[in-house]
Amino acid sequence: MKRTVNVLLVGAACLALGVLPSLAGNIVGKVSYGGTPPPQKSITVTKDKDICGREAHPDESLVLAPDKGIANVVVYIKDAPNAPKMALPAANPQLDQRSCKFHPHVQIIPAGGTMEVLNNDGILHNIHTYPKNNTPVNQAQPKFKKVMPIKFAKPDTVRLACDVHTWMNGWLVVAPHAWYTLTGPDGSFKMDNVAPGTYKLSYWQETLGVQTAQVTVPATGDIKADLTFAPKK
Ligand SMILES: [Cu+2]
Repeated sequence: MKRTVNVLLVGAACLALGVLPSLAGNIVGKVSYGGTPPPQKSITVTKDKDICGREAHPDESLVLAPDKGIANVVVYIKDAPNAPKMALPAANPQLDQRSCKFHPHVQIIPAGGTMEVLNNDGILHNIHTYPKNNTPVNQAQPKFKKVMPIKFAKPDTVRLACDVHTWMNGWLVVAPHAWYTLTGPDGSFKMDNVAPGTYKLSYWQETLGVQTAQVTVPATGDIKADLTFAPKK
């Protein structure tokens, strides 16, 4: 009884101060490839070889660690009406075009954010975006134009290409809220500050599609979620 009163008092105090007790857990885990991985592909450079390189580029559309962890997987909670907005970063996220590759190959920005497309190659590139919900951009970026900002107002998954160098490819995920994260080179990820509850955790990879797993986030601390892309049949 005494405990209940205390809880009520704390609750009342929080309401009086206009703050909610912050309860949030973290989802930590790793995304792995199930089954035998395909051989690593490479991309032949066909023009501007002085800048783009004479060697073949590694195909970044599926990058696996030696233990089959998958890089560049977007892990997110799709149905999250209570999720906070992803904060706009102090500096605009950048997409660098270097040696005729997009760096980074996949990135997440908040809806309403602006991505700065950089041209550090000193040659002509032509950024071409393939959005579903935002306005497409198809714009030449001559060598003297070092920075080209593109705003993404709405949540989206956007394929990025260059019309000058047809092998250049990348992806931008425009997140509607904060519960989005990206796997590192070893396939590991961490999603911080998720409100406690049971959710469908989605994970998306550009060649493997999207899969889901159920996860129950505790009020504090970490919950482990090791995710696997089942091999295609
Ligand atoms: Cu290009």
